Amino acid sequence: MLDPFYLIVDSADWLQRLLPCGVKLAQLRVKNADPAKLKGEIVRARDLCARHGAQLIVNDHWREALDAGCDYVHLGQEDLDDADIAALRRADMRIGVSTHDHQELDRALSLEADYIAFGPIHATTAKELPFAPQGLMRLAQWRDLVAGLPLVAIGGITLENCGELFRAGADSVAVISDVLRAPDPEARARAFLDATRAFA
Ligand code: 3NM
Repeated sequence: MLDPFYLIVDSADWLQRLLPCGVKLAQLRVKNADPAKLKGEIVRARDLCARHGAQLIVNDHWREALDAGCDYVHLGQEDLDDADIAALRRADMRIGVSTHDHQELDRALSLEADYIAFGPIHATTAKELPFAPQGLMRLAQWRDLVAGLPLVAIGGITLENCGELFRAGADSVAVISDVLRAPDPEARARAFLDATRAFA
């Protein structure tokens, strides 16, 4: 089962800062880095997470994650188009998949994803998406549709609104801005850990 607090960062530097707060589930989401820098970030993230007993999930870059010996990737629907799922499975790589509508969910379920992410729950500025905020009713509907698979809620999640997401059926809440753009990101991460512990 996934930890209820799922932090998403864009650099290993953020992991170095926030893993000591007790974060146990972290996604490295690096966009537009050159290959050498990307490889370095993944290796550093892998080692930092190992040292802190945290699960690292590498966004998008499944080849580099395989090369680095990582064991979990997160794939968007576009990533699924060119991902070699069989090769990932042979390497015992676990796979989380983003979903926004029924078609995407069917695809994720047919791939036997290890978790399903659903969003954006609320409006977000961290990613441009052709989907309106989904809201709590649809999150609850996703809960039923994914049955026993872990369900990750994402998009516009804050410390203040995360409780209702668990009550609607989320197993884990994935957060970028409410932590990384907070005046004191360490304090915010700790507050999330405190607030979400009850939902583990
Ligand atoms: N994926 P914040 S929403 C990366 O709905 C991402 O698939 C989403 O950032 C999806 O916590 C999102 O700042 C951004 O809203 C989440």
